[in-house]
Amino acid sequence: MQSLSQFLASGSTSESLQEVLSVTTQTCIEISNALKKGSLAGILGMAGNENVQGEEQKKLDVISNNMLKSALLASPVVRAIASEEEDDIVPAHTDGEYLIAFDPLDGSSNIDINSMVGTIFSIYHQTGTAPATEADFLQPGKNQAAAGYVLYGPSTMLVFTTGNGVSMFTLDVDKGEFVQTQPTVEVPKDTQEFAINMSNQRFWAAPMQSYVTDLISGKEGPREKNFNMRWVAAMVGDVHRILCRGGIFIYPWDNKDPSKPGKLRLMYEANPMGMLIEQAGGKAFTHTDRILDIQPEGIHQRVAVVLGAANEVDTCLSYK
Ligand code: FBP
Repeated sequence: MQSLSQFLASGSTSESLQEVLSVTTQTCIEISNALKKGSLAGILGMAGNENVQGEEQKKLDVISNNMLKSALLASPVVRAIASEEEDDIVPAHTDGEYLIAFDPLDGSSNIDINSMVGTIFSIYHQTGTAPATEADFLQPGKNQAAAGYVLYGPSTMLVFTTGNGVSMFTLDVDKGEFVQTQPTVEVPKDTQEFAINMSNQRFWAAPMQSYVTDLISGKEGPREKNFNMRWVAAMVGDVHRILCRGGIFIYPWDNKDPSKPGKLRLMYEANPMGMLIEQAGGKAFTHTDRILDIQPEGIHQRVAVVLGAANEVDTCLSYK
């Protein structure tokens, strides 16, 4: 089984992209080690501030953000970063080649219950002669040079793509390096497993209500088959399950705050997960558009998300 550095060196990945991926994943190994200490290191609980999304920050949101920020800003190939925990983009090296948008700790509501969380990253190749601006980041997800996540679960796993399929790596804690444990990943076209936060059902639009009602009506209903439900409350955990055994994940629009098109963020949640799912043969849409085609308007823009098994996504979107 090859290590991450051997895998990257053996393929067509440029040296500078290898550098960005190794700085990002090396820092995630440090985050994994910190997480394992938990309350022994006094890192659980609230940080006492709010981020630009108006969400209360957990201490580990801030700690993981600072670890990634300082490591990436120190790398000469990095042009700028954008993070869920940073109000604005942070320029790095004007002669750098890569822009990185990341969610330092996805699923942060799971931290204090010792459940699955993860780091999600999205990388664009972009050069310029002036310091980077937010406008440089506002490009469709289909332009991503690489995307992935590190899942902090029973084992720590790295899953990423550079546009040539998806690979999975497991952290060898003794060696402190990621080792490839699954060279290819394919999401089955059909599924009998869905993930959605059912407690929001009464706030969904009618088509989504009908779609989910038909799922839970099982084989006695119009879908003529039974569906199982799972909800990790961390997108990284739900998407990982889909990459492992299939399924559909939905975070739809709801009228709790009708002005918001969805809860999840385009740049560092929907785009990177959309690229992974498509590279594994699945589909990733809002209620109307292919996520990777969306022209972003802002780095913290929110979207509705319907992703996973290609035929099931089509079925979900066919409800009008
Ligand atoms: P953050 O934790 O990074 O803010 O991400 C949002 C998120 O936790 C997703 O990972 C997850 O899918 C969703 O929110 C869970 O939402 P809910 O609280 O409605 O279950």
